Amino acid sequence: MKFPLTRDQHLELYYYMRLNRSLEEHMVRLFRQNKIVGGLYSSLGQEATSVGTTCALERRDWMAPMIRNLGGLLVKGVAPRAIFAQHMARYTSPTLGKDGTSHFGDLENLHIVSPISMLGDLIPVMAGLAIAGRYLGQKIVAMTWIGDGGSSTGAFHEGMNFAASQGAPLVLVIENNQWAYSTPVGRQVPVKNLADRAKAYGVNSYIVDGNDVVAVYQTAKEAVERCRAGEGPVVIEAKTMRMKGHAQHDPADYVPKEMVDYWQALDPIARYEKYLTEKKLWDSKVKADMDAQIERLILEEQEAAESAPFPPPELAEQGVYCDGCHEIKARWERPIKEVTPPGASVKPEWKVEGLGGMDEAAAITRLTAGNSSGDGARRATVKPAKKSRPAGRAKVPAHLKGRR
Ligand SMILES: Cc1ncc(C[n+]2csc(CCOP(=O)(O)OP(=O)(O)O)c2C)c(N)n1
Ligand SMILES: [Mg+2]
Repeated sequence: MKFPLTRDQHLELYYYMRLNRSLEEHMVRLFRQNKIVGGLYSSLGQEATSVGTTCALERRDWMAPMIRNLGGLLVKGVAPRAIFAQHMARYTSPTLGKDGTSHFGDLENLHIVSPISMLGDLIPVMAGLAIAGRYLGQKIVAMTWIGDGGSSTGAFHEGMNFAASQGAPLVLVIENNQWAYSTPVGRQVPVKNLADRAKAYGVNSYIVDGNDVVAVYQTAKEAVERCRAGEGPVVIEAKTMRMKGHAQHDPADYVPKEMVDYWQALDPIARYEKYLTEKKLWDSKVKADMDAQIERLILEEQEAAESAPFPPPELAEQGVYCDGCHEIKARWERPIKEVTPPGASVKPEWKVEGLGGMDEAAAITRLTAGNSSGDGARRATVKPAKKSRPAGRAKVPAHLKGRR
């Protein structure tokens, strides 16, 4: 194991996966009692992906979850009562009862960017956040998730290209859960491994068994460390399975039974329980105590959320537009001089690498033959133009001069 886990860390992985599952089981019951007002999505079977990836982040790092990442929110420090209250639109929830599902974050303390419904759009946002962190000298890593379906959006590809060309410390986890609504992945993506999409952008990538929490953690930890070391973005494809329908309304009867059976046998929690037992990291008493502790906590948290009030009606018209309620100010963690040009590692002048043609190698040999430094033809120094043309006016080529 490249990043050895202590016994406590092993148990922590179990704790969060079980907490994730238990929380969702309770929310399904609340949904059926009509107490959940928004959409309720399930991460059943995907707990190892969500928990294992987020456990690789440090406190200072940032995450932007998607609908199947409640486990990640718990790991980052969101209290179950906040998640219950959010889904029941209570006044005590992070959005004060204005949203009935998972659109909330915590920019101040937990470093969570709120998810948005437009699939893929968090990728350029988190690439920008990662670059901003570097600019401010914060040494942070940003992580976000996308589904197999969402990996076909334009925003995914724009975001990847942007992150790659800027060397952004961004970990993008593709949760390949085999389905996007009722479309199987094979009918909307012409490659077997979604991680291959990273190659088009020169981005490092991994494929991991998304139902093996230790493997997921190890992979994510390596990706996070590589990002922090300045190697640029990393893509992780976690192969897993959406064990329920898209949301509560969907019985998913289009999923072949043998597929469900196959993945049921790979259930991430059952597998991990077996692993902990075989490695003698716990015994039945430790497991029973942990399960009981989780159940108690979940019941208390649910009770706290259920007994909270709904928001007052007048709140509906408040907080729609920012009226000076919060100040947006960058937090510099190193002296500004050190992280901005000319002191920064990113120089305001750069070299053009290569010539770009099909016969580049031969051309370089030809051009450098008479050049004593051997460097002049291969690398041209590009400096910002001394005097720029007025915006909107293209430079007129010599042979066209006088014709316009
Ligand atoms: C840009 C965009 N297109 C379509 C949708 C509608 N939509 C919401 S979820 C979903 C399926 C997503 O599938 P996938 O990305 O595989 O994630 P999963 O639900 O399997 O976790 C679609 C099409 C959307 N929210 N955003
Ligand atoms: Mg999917």
